Amino acid sequence: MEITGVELRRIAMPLVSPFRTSFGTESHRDVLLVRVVTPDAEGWGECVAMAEPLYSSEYVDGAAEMLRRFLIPALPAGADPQAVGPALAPFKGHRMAKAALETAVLDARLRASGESLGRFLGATRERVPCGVSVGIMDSVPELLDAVAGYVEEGYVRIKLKIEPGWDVAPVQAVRERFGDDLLLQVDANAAYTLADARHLARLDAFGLLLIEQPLANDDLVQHARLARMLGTPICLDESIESAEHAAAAVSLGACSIVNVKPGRVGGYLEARRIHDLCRASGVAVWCGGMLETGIGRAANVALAALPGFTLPGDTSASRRYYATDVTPPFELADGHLAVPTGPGIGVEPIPEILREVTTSAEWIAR
Ligand code: SMG
Ligand code: MG
Repeated sequence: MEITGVELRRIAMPLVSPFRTSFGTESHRDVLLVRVVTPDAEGWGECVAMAEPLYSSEYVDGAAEMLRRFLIPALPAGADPQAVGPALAPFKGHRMAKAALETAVLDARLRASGESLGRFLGATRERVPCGVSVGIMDSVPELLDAVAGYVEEGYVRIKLKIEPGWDVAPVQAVRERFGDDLLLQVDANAAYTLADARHLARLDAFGLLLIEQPLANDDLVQHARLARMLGTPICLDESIESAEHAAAAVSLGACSIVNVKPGRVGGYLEARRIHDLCRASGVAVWCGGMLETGIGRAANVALAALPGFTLPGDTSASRRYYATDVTPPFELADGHLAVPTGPGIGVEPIPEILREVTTSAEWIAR
């Protein structure tokens, strides 16, 4: 199964409402889709890099340039997903770009053999429980309305984005309004320093599942010190870019939970390694999100069905993000999303919708 060529397609996807985090506000997603073509099947991958390098150092124009200039030319001729990572390894970093390409090769290979991604990865569930990530708002009443809407829709866990000045008060208000049974967690996207430890310890009063990435991505030692000062478990997101990072963080005591995002770690094979390692060490993992369209979401839901994913993920329904998704929409049923069962990632873009949202397409022959 030789790779004939790769298409890089950019699509513009307006979000249903702006999503504010400690590093910025997103009102639309500029998404790079990768389509790998072979004589037997095509495969899709979604690059999760954002328009600007604010979440991490990657950004979508940079990912496209990496793919066209270095990564696609370095692909092995045969569409062997296990060979992609080693072939791309000499190029440092750029894990989101690598992940998109590896996923597209993997999807093509699985479609050709008729196996679903969930089955290939080792999924043990047919549906996964879903949480939702709620952005920073202008006021607490506005936040309470947003959370009430999501609780009403059936989300089984709420994650609040926090930053200095928007932390204890919103968490306290949500806890008081929705009660102690609501599964609640927070995500700081690296907005604090160790000097904020005593302030962050005030969150211990609210029975949070976890605090995600309170400190900078390269502050592993500081996270380990913070973990000893907080009752709330620390979960790492931005800090974990590989299975090696996860092993180091766990052995240092920098976190007791890991947010697994395949894009951030270079793909689904590395994401599965992190799952396996954490499971063997008794560390819970859950599947994060990067405002994916149905293409990326389908693959994330398959991953979230592995047995070590014991906490609800940021794998929300399509309508939480997009009025019209590029695939048939993922819909919440009783707080869960169904794991796709078709070959590969199990979904495909709807051609007319894809055409409407496409801003550019580029074919790179092999
Ligand atoms: O896909 O529901 C989603 C977004 C979940 O909060 C989310 N993602 O740090 O975990 C995180 C953020 C990163 C993206 S923010 C634009
Ligand atoms: Mg996060």
